[in-house]
Amino acid sequence: MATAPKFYLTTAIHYTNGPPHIGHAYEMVASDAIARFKRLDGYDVFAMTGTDEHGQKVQRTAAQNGQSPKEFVDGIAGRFQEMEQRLGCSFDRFIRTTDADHLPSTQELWRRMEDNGDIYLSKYAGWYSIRDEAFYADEETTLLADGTRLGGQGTPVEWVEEESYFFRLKAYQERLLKLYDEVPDFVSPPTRRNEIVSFVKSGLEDLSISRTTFDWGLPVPGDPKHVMYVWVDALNNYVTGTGFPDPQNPRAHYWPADVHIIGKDIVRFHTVYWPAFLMSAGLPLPRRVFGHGFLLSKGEKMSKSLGNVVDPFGLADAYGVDQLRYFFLREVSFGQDGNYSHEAIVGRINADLANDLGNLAQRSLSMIAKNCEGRVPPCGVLTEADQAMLALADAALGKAREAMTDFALHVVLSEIWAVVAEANRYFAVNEPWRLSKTDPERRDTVLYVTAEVLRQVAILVQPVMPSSMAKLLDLLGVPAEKRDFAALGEGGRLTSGTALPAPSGIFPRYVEPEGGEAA
Ligand code: ME8
Repeated sequence: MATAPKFYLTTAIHYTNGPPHIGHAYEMVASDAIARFKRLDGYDVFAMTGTDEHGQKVQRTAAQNGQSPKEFVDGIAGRFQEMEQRLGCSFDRFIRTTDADHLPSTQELWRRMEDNGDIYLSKYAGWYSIRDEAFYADEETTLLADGTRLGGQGTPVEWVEEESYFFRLKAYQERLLKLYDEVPDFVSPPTRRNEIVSFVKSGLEDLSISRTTFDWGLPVPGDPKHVMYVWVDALNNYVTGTGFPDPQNPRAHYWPADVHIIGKDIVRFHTVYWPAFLMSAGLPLPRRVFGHGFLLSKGEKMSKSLGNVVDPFGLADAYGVDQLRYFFLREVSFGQDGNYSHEAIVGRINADLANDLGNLAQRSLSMIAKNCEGRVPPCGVLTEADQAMLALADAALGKAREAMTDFALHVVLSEIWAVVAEANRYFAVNEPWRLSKTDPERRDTVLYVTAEVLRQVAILVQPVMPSSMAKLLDLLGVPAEKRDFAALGEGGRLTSGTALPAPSGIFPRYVEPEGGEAA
């Protein structure tokens, strides 16, 4: 048997200076859906998420909370792990940058960059944003009338002057430009690529990669009064996850990553610094970096100061986990910004889930229970319309795969919902409820075709709504070993006569609770 192709996907690792918010939930869910899609499509998948626990920002927040950094991050990392569970995610590892294997791995990366002549000791004097954990050149900052100075992303910067190790980033400018040229989708989607190409063309400076004025970080090998710049530490989590530097590690074959899924604000770190570090250390580069958009609350960026941070646990409780996952991935074009609002999510739940898919399943399965002794009905002679309906369902996998080459989850869902819409039309036009007296054989065929379309829809939607689709597949009598993409199409058709459980609803309508909005 041929070995399955591997697929290594990572999310960004989340800062542990505060509890998880809806943006983190969005990234996790999208990444989980991609990982599930690839697993169902036969890939040997390794998917990783985790937490970024070192650095000045975390150290300061811990101190403000009167806790040691480790105590503080243990609490927050636990909350991220709970969120991963709560949102039905299926990551293979939750990595923490305080995990024991991360220190030797990152020190080895450092040593290799040093051995390659790319690290030197000097002095840093410049602007630093603790919120972004990023250095800014003078011209990237703006001075406000009240005397505050802001960095490129609009966060306050402080003047830092200290001894620091530097990485010879400037020396990598041409190699990076060559990379973007030779692998045009290395930075995806294309708008992000254009920003990065012009940033690198405008000229790179060497990068300060160690700090001495605080100690919550990984010590620099041979000079422990320095801790590594938190981005060197954080980016290397992706390599640590594959057991680096041990080539015998059972996960070693997963490197390089097939995709890093990250938000648009940290594309520069992943597509400029990270490939330069890897080139320097002589390690293969990730295949692709995908910068998704931001989830905004009614058009505004969520932030603690605006007081509009939406709690993902509250959303999952109010709407249901699968409903939330569907909303994130259907409503927002993956790669662009999207809006969250109560009205929008209720609209999706009631229209797409309760009406389009839920009702069709409920109506057809109830008719089967009532008229076909609760068994998958026999399939008689297929008319042209039946064949066209089945052909449309059979073609959905190809369209979904095509959309997934660009991780266009919203397109995957809209292609599948086009099949659902057609199945609703087919059901309405063929009126199986009228055929019981006149032509029960034809009724059974219409119900068979409808159930078979539902089977394929349910298999394809599993990456996005795993638990509801498991329930639908149970109702359709589909055995566990016939739920992956290999079972799609003609080869996996429902078997007439299979006994089915009593039907029950999958997607209840959302009804406003007494007293108004739920979340
Ligand atoms: O940046 N909508 O961590 P982080 C969508 N530790 N995505 C959002 C978002 C929003 N409103 N807000 C944040 C870090 N994100 C670093 C990463 S990786 C080696 C180190 C995304 O907790 C953000 O873009 O600030 C990032 O991809 C992820 O959430 C974690 O953000």
